[in-house]
Amino acid sequence: MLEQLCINTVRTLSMDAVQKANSGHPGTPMALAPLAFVLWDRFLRFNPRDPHWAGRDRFILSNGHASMLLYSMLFLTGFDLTLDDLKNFRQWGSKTPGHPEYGLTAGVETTTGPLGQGISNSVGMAIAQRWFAAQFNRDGHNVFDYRIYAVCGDGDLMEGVSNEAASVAGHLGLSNLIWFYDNNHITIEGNTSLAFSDDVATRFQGWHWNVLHVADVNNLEEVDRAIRTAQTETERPTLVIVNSHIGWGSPHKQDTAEAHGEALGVEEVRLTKINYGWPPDAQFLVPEEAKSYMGKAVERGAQWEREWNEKYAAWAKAFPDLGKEWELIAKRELPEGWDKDIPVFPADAKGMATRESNGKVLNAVAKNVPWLIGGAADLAPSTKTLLKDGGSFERGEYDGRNFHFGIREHAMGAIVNGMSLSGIRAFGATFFIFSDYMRPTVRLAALMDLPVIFIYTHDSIGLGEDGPTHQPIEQMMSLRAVPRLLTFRPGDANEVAEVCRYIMTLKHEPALLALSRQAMPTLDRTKYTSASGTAKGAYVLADSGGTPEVILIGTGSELQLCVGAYERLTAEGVKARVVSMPSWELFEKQSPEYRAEVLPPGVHARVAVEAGTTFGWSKYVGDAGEVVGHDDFGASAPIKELMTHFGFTVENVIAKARLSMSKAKS
Ligand SMILES: Cc1ncc(C[n+]2csc(CCOP(=O)(O)OP(=O)(O)O)c2C)c(N)n1
Repeated sequence: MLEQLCINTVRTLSMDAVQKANSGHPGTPMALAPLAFVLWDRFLRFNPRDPHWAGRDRFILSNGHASMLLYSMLFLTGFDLTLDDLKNFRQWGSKTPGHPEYGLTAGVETTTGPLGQGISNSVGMAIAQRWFAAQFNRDGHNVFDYRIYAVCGDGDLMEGVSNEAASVAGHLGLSNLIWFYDNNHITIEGNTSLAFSDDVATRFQGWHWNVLHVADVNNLEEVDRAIRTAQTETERPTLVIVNSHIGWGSPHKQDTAEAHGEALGVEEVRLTKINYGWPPDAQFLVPEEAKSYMGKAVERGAQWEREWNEKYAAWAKAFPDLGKEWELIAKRELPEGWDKDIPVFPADAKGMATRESNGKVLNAVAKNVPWLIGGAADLAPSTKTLLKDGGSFERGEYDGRNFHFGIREHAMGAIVNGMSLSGIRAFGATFFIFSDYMRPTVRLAALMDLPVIFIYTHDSIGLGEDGPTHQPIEQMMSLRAVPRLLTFRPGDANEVAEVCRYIMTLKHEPALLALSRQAMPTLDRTKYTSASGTAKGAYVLADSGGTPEVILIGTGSELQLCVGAYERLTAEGVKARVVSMPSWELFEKQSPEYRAEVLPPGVHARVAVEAGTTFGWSKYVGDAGEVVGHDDFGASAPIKELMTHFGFTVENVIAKARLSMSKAKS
């Protein structure tokens, strides 16, 4: 009876909040309240007063539209969420936004809403737990032993990303991962039979998952049994297929798509409450018995954390070095001397590709930062991201540092986000063109303020023969448009080193590296200015003195064209300046004075050179400016021909410089 009271409290709070906001999704919280209750009441280990407790189990609501389910549970179990917060559901400034947002609401483990992402993040979290356990649990000290639970719906399981992620989880045998699939046969347009006839169980069995069934979510003992069984599994992740009825108890809306995405309506809410045996006109009613029973989570959580802290203390005493490492991880800090092996690259006219220099720098840093780990989507030999002597993270060998994500870019993005949410300094790598395959995850990393490193190589038409399907054009500029994301297109090996030195210290922003396939000169820094200006996003690389007549702005592999043009122009007596601009966003963070120093507002003759779309460059070159870029798709040919054909030559940069100088004059 008490349990039913708690469950109906979750249901009615969800209905009332959606009704008050007149916006939101009531049906799924009403249906899944029993599942959430049993899981949180009997199994989930968490401490509402310390939501970041490292030993906690993770709970992810991947069907984020059902957010009121999570908010009701957080409120009732004593997290930092009040009844007023629930009443402010979906309102400006509230802690209860439409979809759960990481960092905004205590107890929300990841931002969900774009379907498929949450459960895919959960795979990254399960990987992180396994990795921590392999690294840190020693000699019977079992400090890192938590589980990851995720709830998902039809939408999550239809999305491609979750298929990729589930395939990874099954392959790796992540038995610490338990997904609950809300099998309610309803999505927005109506019955799932309109668009979805997969045999989900067979699909997951094919991915080497353990598959369990709950015939009726309202049968609490059946739910309990399924979770107990899932917990005994040691080889495979578990999918629990849970049959439920969306809008359960609503006389006119149960099992209909209307229960999915709109308030039930005042009268229907009343009728449903009558069905639950609830006072029909009471709103946001929290019976004392329910609140006090569910509120016991606070004492339970505190006790768990106390016990865990004892385990932790004994472990940290036995392994002080590991203990220190963990503390750094938890604070997102770096070990002393972490950057001491970052190389300085000698000047070299032939130089090297930035993917190459990045591989060297990454390895130099990884040597001193053991939790800098990641991998590629089957392109490590090309992206040069293999960590030497790092071993592979494989089923049963969970201490490896190189991840083989397979050809699953989208899941790779979601997984590295999940790893980052767990404290790992994670990177994922592929060709730049395939950033399109993982774009939602880059966006979510930025939205969640996660310091993930996205490494993209083969960053322009300069990749050559692979042709237009592989040649990025609009990717760089479109990713510059993602708020909070820091993008970098370094112009030589020493800029790569400086980019790494900078991004490793980030705690809250993802960084994206666009790196070349082809070699580019390593600039002579005794002749040109130091690469340390990279950390300001843009800096004056070369200047002939006095007020420049023209400014040449270059990024990445085209910086060398600016340098070449500068040498010729200055030899002819033109006062020129080269600005290297590896990161727009970092430059924008500098003071107005610094920006005006680098790009004096009075100098209108400007040329930007970047092998990508010209779209957007007018911001820096202005009306009299010119852009050497490319606004159509590329072509399959050797790089030299491509670059000449598309105008990426010193001669063309000089011609554009002259044109801009004359435009600026008139
Ligand atoms: C990637 C993505 N596509 C579309 C949507 C819009 N959307 C939100 S809920 C939903 C239907 C989800 O159905 P289901 O998972 O069965 O949820 P239920 O109706 O059972 O709550 C859709 C299409 C979304 N949130 N994310």
